[in-house]
Amino acid sequence: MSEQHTTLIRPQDQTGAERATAVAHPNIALIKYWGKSDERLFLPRTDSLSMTLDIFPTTTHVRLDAQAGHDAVTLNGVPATGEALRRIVTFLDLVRDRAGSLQRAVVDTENTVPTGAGLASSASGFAALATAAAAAYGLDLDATALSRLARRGSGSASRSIFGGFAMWHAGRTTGTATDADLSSYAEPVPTAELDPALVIAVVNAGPKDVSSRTAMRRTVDTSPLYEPWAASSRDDLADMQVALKRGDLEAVGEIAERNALGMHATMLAARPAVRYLSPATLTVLDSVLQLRRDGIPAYATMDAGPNVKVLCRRADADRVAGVVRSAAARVSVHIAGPGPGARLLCGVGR
Ligand code: 2P0
Repeated sequence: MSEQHTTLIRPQDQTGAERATAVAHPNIALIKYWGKSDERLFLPRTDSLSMTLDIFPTTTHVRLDAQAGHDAVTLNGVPATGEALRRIVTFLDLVRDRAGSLQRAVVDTENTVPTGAGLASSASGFAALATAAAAAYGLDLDATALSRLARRGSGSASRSIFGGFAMWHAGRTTGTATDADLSSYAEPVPTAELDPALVIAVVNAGPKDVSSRTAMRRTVDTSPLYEPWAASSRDDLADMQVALKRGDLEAVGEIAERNALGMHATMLAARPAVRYLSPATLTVLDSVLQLRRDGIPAYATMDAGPNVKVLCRRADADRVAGVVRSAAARVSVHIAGPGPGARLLCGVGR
C-alpha cells in the first residue's frame, strides 16, 4: 500500500469527472470510537471495529460548478446551513486542496434514515460525500485513501467505506502529523460465517442534548474512567478479532456489550456527566437480558444516544425484534444485516 495519498490531478480537458454520485451505508461500532488524540485530523485515541448495515443508505451527488462563488448543499432537499454546512464546506476545501482545484460544488444528499432514528448519518454521509467528491474532483483514490479522506469529515465515516466488518486503525501517535494522518484508516476484518443481524430499537427519536463530538472531548478531558476504558478497549479489540475469526457470535456479542457499557461508564464519570441512556434504554436492556435467560443469544450496544442495537443471529432477529418492541412503549424497530461498502454509482467526465 502506498504511503502517499493516491492523488491524481487529471488534465482539465481529458477525463476529469465533474459530477459523481455515490452511495454509502451507516455502520454500528462493536468496539467503540470514543475520544480523539487530534481533533483537526480526526485521529482517534483507540482502534474501533464496526459492522456496516444493509439499510438506510445515503446517496450523494456532487457536481462542480465553474461559475459558482460558493458551495451549495442540500440535505434531503433542504438547503444546509450553520454547522452542517460548515462541516461539508471544510471537507470540500480539503478535497479541493488535494485536487488543486478552486471550483465550487453543488452537493445534494438524500438520507434514508427515518428522521430522528437515532442513527448517526455522519458515517454514511461523509463516506458517500468522500467517494463522490473525490471522483468529481478527479482524485484517483483507492479504498484505503478514501477511508482516510472520509475520516476527515467524521471519524466513523472511515469505516463505512467498507462493507461487512471493518476496523479503523487509530494510527501511529509518534512521528509527524502526516505519519499519523496516513496511518489512520479502516480496513475489512476477516470473519468466519456469522449470519448476524442488528435489531435497532429506537426508543427516542428526539435530537440529543450533547453532540458526540462535545461529549467525547469532555470525557477525555475530565473522566477518571476514560484511560482505564481505553486500555480495556484495546484488549476488547484483540478478543473481538479472535471471536470474529472463529465465527463465535456469542463471544462477539459479549465483547461488544461490555465495550459499549464501559464507554457509557466513562461518560457518566465525566464532569459534568454525559448521560445518553434513558429509562427506556434500561427497559430494553432488561429485555435483552431476558432473551439470554430464555436461551436466545442477544447482546446490546448503544452509541451517543438512548437507542439500543441488539446483535443476534439472523434466524432469531424477528423474535428479538418482537420482544424488544413490546418491552417499552413507543419503541420502533428495524432489522439490519451486514451491508456493502461505499460505491460510486456514476461519474461523468467532460
Ligand atoms: C462509534 N460514535 O464508534 C462511536 C460510538 C458514537 C459512539 O463514532 O467527531 O460522529 O464526527 O468524528 O464519528 C460518533 O462519532 O464523531 C461515533 P466525529 P462521529 O461509532
